[in-house]
Amino acid sequence: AREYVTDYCKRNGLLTLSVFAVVTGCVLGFVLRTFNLSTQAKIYFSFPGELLMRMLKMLILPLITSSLMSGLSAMDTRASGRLGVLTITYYLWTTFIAVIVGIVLVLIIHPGTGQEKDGHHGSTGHVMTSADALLDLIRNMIPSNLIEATFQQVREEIQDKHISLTNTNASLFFLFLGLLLGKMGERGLPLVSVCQCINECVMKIINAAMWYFPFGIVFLVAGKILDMHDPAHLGEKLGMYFITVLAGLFVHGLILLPLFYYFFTRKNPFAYIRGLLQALVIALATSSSSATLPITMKCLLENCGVDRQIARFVLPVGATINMDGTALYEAVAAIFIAQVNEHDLDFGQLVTISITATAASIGAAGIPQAGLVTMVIVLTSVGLPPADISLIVAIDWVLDRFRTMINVLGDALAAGIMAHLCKKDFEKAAAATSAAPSPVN
Ligand code: DAS
Repeated sequence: AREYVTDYCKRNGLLTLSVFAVVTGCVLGFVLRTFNLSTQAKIYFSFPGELLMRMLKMLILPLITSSLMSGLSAMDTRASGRLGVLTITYYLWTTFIAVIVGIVLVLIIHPGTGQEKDGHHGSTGHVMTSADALLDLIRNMIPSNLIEATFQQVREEIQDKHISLTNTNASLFFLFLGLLLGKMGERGLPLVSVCQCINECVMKIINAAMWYFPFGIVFLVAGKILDMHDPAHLGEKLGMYFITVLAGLFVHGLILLPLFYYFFTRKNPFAYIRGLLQALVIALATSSSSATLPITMKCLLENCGVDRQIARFVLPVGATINMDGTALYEAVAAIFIAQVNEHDLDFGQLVTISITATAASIGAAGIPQAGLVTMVIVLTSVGLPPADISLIVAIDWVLDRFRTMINVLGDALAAGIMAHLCKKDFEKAAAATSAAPSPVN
């Protein structure tokens, strides 16, 4: 109990500090605007915020590689190949659909400008055609030099029409490596153990870095307000952005996902979701899919009647790579930031956002505000300044709770669907095991 209380205070102490930091940053930003600081002074002032951004970028690659490798390699695909293929395919499609829902809503509501913008504004000085953006992204998914792609810094500017998305490139390779590692069984255990240790260390580093966040947030927010030409309307735009994300999460989580569940199982999805309420409340309270995992597992086994073998297979992988709420949120946030910067995105860049938001959510870990860390990849992919996450950091800790809830809901509904689709496979396997002649002692 003491450990839980300590952890609760730590987590909520950090939350209170972050809220306080955002308010302080806003006040400081508006006060400093009256002093008309020089550019050099603004650079010095924004330095602590720049350190926060560099921490986020530093953590992306280890976070993506270790969470993919440790999560997927734990999946023993030899025992249930069909379940593995169905699960991964379902996860990828529902995540991509969540991104499309988010993009459609943010383009309709237009929270970043309040009205439809016509013509090209705020170009990055380098107009990229749709084909360029799409070809670029696919080209970068298959890096010619993996070492360079893995360890090279994410370059923020667009060079020779090539957007360097090193972190996303690397995650594709590590996704396949993790799956193959799972197929190796005992031979792969040493590397699996290394990946799990690295993942554990990365989480500890993130938890430690989180304590710097409030300090960095003060200067990141204040620096952004100093730079903005129209900060007064930011509150109004943030309100519309908040509504857009919640609307997207509602449409995807409480309309589309239940529809998919009914389509595959012909059962009442809301009766199933009622069995998950305890897990959804914990997700809302903790902002962590991983922390909620034991409760989700308990709800599935005790309230929803999902086969244990299926649940133990589908849930851990889902908590690692299936984050519909995060993917939707990252797509909406990127387009919102583009709108605030009056930077019109063409079709190719929207396609880039849809793919990088899907990839970035796969790499995000099931811990608080992981989506904020991997958001940098999405912003970089369309030439937006990653430091502009300062525009949304003020309300990220609230939206994180709701997107975590949808992440958990997506995993749990997928388990119900897979239990229905693969039930016969496991019954056959169980029958084959019981029919096999008992070994002669
Ligand atoms: N908090 C993350 C989770 O646990 C989601 C996110 O940060 O986007 O799912």
